[in-house]
Amino acid sequence: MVPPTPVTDGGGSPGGDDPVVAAVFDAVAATAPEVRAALPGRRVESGTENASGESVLAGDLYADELLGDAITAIDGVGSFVSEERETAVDAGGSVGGGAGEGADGPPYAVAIDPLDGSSNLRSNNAMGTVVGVYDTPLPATGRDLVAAGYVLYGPITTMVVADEAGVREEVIERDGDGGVERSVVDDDLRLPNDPLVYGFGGRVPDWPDAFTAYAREIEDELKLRYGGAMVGDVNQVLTYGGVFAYPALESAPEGKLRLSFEANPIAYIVERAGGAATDGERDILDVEPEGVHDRVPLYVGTEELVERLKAALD
Ligand code: AHM
Ligand code: MG
Repeated sequence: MVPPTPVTDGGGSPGGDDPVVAAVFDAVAATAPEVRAALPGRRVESGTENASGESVLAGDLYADELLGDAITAIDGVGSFVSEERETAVDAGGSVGGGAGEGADGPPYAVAIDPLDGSSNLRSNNAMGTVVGVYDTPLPATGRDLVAAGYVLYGPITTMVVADEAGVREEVIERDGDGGVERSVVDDDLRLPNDPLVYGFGGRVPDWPDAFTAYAREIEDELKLRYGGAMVGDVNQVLTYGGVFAYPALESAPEGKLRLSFEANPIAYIVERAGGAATDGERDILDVEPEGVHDRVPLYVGTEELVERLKAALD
């Protein structure tokens, strides 16, 4: 495995003054070009299934190993949990950094979806990596997040990170010395006021009637942008305003997306950017998980559109 390259030009790190959070996103930024470079030869199935019963691609496994190695090596990370791993990895975490507890606080738990939307690997469409930094071991609610972010492998590799201070977007590129250069392109990312796009997952006949009725209204108002990778679809909502959903389905009332690795980090980011996120009843961040691989319906975006959705499902 290729070791992660060092970040040579950070332009400041997300995570405010928290060194553990900053180190996590340094590691994520440093590994992003390695993940991207490794994808061409890893578009095939690995022959295994993950804890959610989905077939795992070679790219999923590679990203999981690379990120797992980099994140568990960080002082202050106590456990590492991945969509691709059945159980949490004990990362030691000798130096703490729990919210408000200073350097002697409890170690953090980092949860990742190493390659979100990896079914797009075959068709060469956008994918991402999702990261949540919790200040307590999982399972935990999204209220225990201290920071969250994602990498988007689009035509450009970008990283969006949210913490108490707000949301920022960086472009990540290899520099000439084999390191990684990070350029902040927006240090206060906010959802636009006038929504433009929507993207809803699942098959229409599988949607509950109340959601179908809501979707019909939205179709008349916004432009459809659905790419099959939550990170890419949510990034469009953050850029243009709008709403993304992977709804409860008739055949799967809990929907498809995982609370700890996907819904919570995305909800945290979108709420910090001025939007809202719900499972249809509650704020996503208040959903109490039973296990780390729990699924949850996710409706996220511009506040007014999410409020209308909640009213429609009521
Ligand atoms: P993954 O993390 O295993 O790739 O699955 C999650 C992805 C999301 O990125 C996306 O929103 C959804 O699955 C797409 O599902 P579908 O193929 O049903 O549209
Ligand atoms: Mg995913």
